Amino acid sequence: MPTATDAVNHDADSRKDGADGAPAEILIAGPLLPELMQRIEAKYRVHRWWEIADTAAFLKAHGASIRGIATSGRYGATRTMIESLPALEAIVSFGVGIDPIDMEAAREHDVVVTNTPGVLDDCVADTALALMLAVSRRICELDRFVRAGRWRSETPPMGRKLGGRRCGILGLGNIGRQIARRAEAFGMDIAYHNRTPRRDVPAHFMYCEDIHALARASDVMVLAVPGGSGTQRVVDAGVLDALGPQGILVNVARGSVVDQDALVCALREGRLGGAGLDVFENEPEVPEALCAMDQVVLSPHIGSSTVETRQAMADLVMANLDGWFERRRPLTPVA
Ligand code: NAP
Ligand code: 8YV
Repeated sequence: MPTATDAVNHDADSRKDGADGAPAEILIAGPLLPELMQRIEAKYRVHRWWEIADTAAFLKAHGASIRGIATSGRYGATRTMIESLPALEAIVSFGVGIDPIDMEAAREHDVVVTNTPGVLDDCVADTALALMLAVSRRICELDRFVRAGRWRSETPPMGRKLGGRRCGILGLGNIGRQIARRAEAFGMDIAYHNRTPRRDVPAHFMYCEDIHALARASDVMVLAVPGGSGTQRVVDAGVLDALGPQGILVNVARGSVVDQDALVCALREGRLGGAGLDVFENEPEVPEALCAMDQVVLSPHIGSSTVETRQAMADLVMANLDGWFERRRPLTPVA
């Protein structure tokens, strides 16, 4: 276990050396997959940011020699952190969403940023469909119904069929397209909104000019856009009203995309039919009001969380780290 300011010791043969022959020093921004941290520690000199008690003293002692940050969509990398590390060359992120990484600061300081696109699309899309089905068919509510012994004396409430309804996707990118494939397999029609209509999707996909039009056209609206300032609370009370009392909102994007208070209000007042939520405004905090609602299904930001996908993400993080420090060629840099 590393001490507050000590780097982890390693086998010198396996280190990725800098110009002075020393292994590159990497700051891990927060606890990542244990197996991934072990792999990074086996090759680089590692500091664990969250275990450092006196960060000012740490930065004074080590700030000038840290060349990489390993982080995730949860911990990101702030301008302050980037600017505290004058030797910083690369930020490698575990996950695809880069909203908590200050990209402007990274660009200004010539720091390359990598993420893990592509390898998690299937699992996040599966999660979206799981939430969609769970809400529409009332799976969690009915699970509670059976466990409470209510089946003996009551008629189970009916769900609603997905087939024949329209799935509106906000953000038809890598993940959004996999959601569309799956929704079509369930007999749903597809509508979407991106800032730019896609030319490489089937002609029968309906393009909507804005989010309100998408919500009006959708029975189930799935959010798969990046977080950040461009999408901050774009799903507001007006959008939820356009989705309507039979409508279902599924969010596998970021909590910041939705006005969470407006969502609670719309659900409470029956202006929105239901919601399947994998992400929240202030994770891991989830409003009590949402937890108490039968028409809501909640998951703890597990969109990509399968053994297989997390392994693929870890492999890509290592490939990016080694790609940069061995060849100055990261595999999946953010454009
Ligand atoms: P992607 O391939 O870049 O797709 C994003 C799509 O969103 C693009 O089609 C883009 O099209 C559209 N878009 C971007 N800004 C928009 C805006 N302001 N309004 C409307 N559309 C906009 O990204 P991805 O790999 O599919 O990932 C999407 C997001 O999913 C990530 O950024 C992350 O936040 C989230 N995610 C969540 C989990 C989870 O565990 N729940 C896991 C992975 C990813 P245009 O550029 O044409 O607008
Ligand atoms: C990860 C994610 O769980 O890729 C993303 O953007 O949100 C998820 O795959 C997250 O990055 C890890 O904290």
